[in-house]
This record gives sequence, structure tokens and C-alpha cells, in this order.
Amino acid sequence: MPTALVTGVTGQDGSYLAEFLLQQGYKVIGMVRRTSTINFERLKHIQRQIEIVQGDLLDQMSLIGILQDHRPQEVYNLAAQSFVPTSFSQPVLTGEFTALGVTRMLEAIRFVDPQIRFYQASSSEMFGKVMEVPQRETTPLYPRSPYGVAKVYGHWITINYRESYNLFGCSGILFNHESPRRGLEFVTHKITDAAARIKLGLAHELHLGNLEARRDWGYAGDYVRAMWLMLQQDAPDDYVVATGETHSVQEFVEEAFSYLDLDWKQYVVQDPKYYRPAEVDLLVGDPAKAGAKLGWEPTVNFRQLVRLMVDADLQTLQNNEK
Ligand code: NAP
Ligand code: G4F
Repeated sequence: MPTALVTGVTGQDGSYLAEFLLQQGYKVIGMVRRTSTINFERLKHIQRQIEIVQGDLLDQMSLIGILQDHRPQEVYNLAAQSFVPTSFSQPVLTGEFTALGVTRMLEAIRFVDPQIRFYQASSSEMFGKVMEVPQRETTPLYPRSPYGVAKVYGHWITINYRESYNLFGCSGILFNHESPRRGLEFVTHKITDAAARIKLGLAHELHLGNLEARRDWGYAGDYVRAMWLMLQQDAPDDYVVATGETHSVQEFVEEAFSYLDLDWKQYVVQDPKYYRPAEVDLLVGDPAKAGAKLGWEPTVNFRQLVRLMVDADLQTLQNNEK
């Protein structure tokens, strides 16, 4: 039975990846940071099947200790401060987690077992002010937030350790991926949750920022499969994972509200509070390499994604009301 370590296992992707790895027959070690209250909401259905260990990307020795104790063959580094607006208000902390945290894990791997295969959760935010449309593995990077800058560092340090020390390090450049387990502050889940609340009479308006920004939105369950596929190849490499379609925030709103027979214009308020100091206007990925080399393709399209998130939010709110 192979062993995989997943950092960020309590997050959206961590929970889907842990589920997927269990299905593949892995022993899954999930790293969580110490908190005063337990935060396993997304893991509760598989909590007994995985081993939870305490560690923090800020603490080098905790990473070394986990690798020495559990001897994983694969490490998936999903932990990060992942919310772009927080990276503007807490840029130093974001750099510590999201950038230097990657080096700490790579150093731990080099020290304990350089044969470990390593996945780094890179991001389409690295493309920022895009230099090419669609964005592919060779597109020059131009990040627009402290988060994007930190991810560029994580991306390049992974490549550097691959080239310097021959580590099996892969960087997955994932475009936005969503699900009912997405944090509520991200725009997709904020929209589907609000639409469901409005439908049920629990809310009356939705405050949003820039409605014109365009994103390439896919389904998180599809994207964790790509992470695993990258580590099963003969050689390490970097891959864009995306749907190849782009939609505006307004289109997402229209799709969610019209699915519930609501006129979004009656409820959505544009609020400058949600504008960012610098915006990423357009993201659309070219997943051709992932398709050709990994045999990966998405299974959920934009409309299906919006609807499955709305349905899940309606269900959750109705259950809470009972
Ligand atoms: P998420 O839901 O925000 O989860 C982030 C995870 O990181 C949480 O488990 C969090 O733990 C953990 N974490 C944060 N700081 C940590 C630290 N110092 N030590 C240990 N753990 C720490 O993010 P996600 O959407 O699943 O994304 C997973 C990864 O992919 C992130 O690196 C993100 O930047 C990247 N990414 C995401 C997308 C996307 O569209 N979702 C696209 C491209 C790249 P707590 O539960 O304790 O907060
Ligand atoms: O949902 P978002 O906060 O996601 P964003 O900034 O694209 O970042 C996400 O995807 C990245 C991959 O490209 C990940 F690396 C990152 O970790 C994260 O998962 O915002 C999407 C767009 C932005 O243009 C934002 O300005 O929606 C716009 N937006 C408009 N109103 C809003 C809002 N975003 C949020 N969060 N809240 C709003 O009220």
C-alpha cells in the first residue's frame, strides 16, 4: 500500500484528494496545523480512514518529523494562504506560508528521502495580467497579488529543486476549481449560497465586487485526479489544468439566479469594498498538454458546476432549517 502525505487536507482540494487517494488504495496521512477548535468539516465522512498528523508549513522540524515518521512515497503540498484579498492585507504571512512553505517542504524531502515524489499546488493567478490567451505552461508569468507572487516563488523553487537535486517535483498550474466544499468567501460559493438563501427567503441581497472579471472555472473533483496523474508519470513535469472555457462573474451570477427563477438584477449590489488593488481580468487555460500526456479531461462543464453548487447549498440550508 503506497503512502501519501497531503498538506492542506482540511481544505477544499485536500478533502477531494484524500478521498481519491483512498479509492486508489493509498494510506493517506493528512497534515493539519494546530487550532483551538477542530476544523474537519470537509473530512468528516473519511476522517477514520486517514491518519491526521500535526504540522505547519511555518515549522521546518515538524515537516521533517512527519516525513521521518510516516515515510510517504508521495507528498501533495496543498497547504497555503489561498484567498487573494487576504494576501493584500497579510502579504508577509502569505509569503511565509505560500512561498517559503514550499521550500521548507522541499528541504525536508531532500533531507529525509529524495526519492519522494512531490506535487506543488501552483495557480493560474501566476498569469495575472495575461501575456497570452489562452494561458499554457510556457506563457510568461505576471502575478497581480502578493498571493500570485508567492505562488510564482513556489512554482520556480519546485523547478529549481528538480533541476538542482533531481527531485521528482511537479507543479500543477491549476485554474479556478470549485465545488460545494469551496470556502464561502470565494466568489462562486458566495454567489450560490446567496442565491439559495434569497430563494428560501433567508436573504435579500448579495454584495459583490468586479462583475466583469473572467475565470476558467472547473470542478475540484476533476482537478485532484490531475494532481495524482502528474506523480504517476515516468518523469516530473509541469502542467496546466483547466477547462479551456472562460466566463465572467456576471455570467456565473446569471446562471445561478436563473436556475432558481430569480432575476439577479433585483438582488445584486456592486460594492467597492470587494474591489482589489490590482485585478486579474481574464483567465482561460489551454489544457492540451494535460490531455495529451496525462489523458486528463474535465467531466463537469460550467452550467453543471453552477447547478451542482446551487443544489448543494439549497439542500444544506433546508437541512439546517429542519
Ligand atoms: P483552501 O480550501 O483554502 O485550503 C487551504 C489549506 O491549507 C487548508 O487546509 C489550511 O488549513 C491549510 N493551511 C494554510 N496555512 C497552513 C500552514 N501554515 N500550515 C499547514 N496548513 C496550512 O484551498 P484549496 O482551494 O483547497 O486549494 C488548495 C491549494 O491549491 C492551495 O495551495 C491553493 O493556493 C491552490 N490552488 C487552488 C485553486 C482553486 O481554485 N481552488 C487554484 C489553483 C491553486 P486550515 O483548515 O487550518 O485553514
Ligand atoms: O473567487 P475568487 O476570490 O478567486 P480568485 O481570486 O480567482 O482566486 C482563486 O483562484 C485562484 C486560481 O486562479 C487560486 F489560486 C486562488 O487560491 C483562489 O482559489 O475571485 C474570482 C473573481 C475575482 O476577479 C474577484 O475580483 O471574482 C471577483 N469578485 C467579484 N466580487 C469577487 C467578488 N471575489 C470574491 N472573493 N468576492 C466577491 O464579492
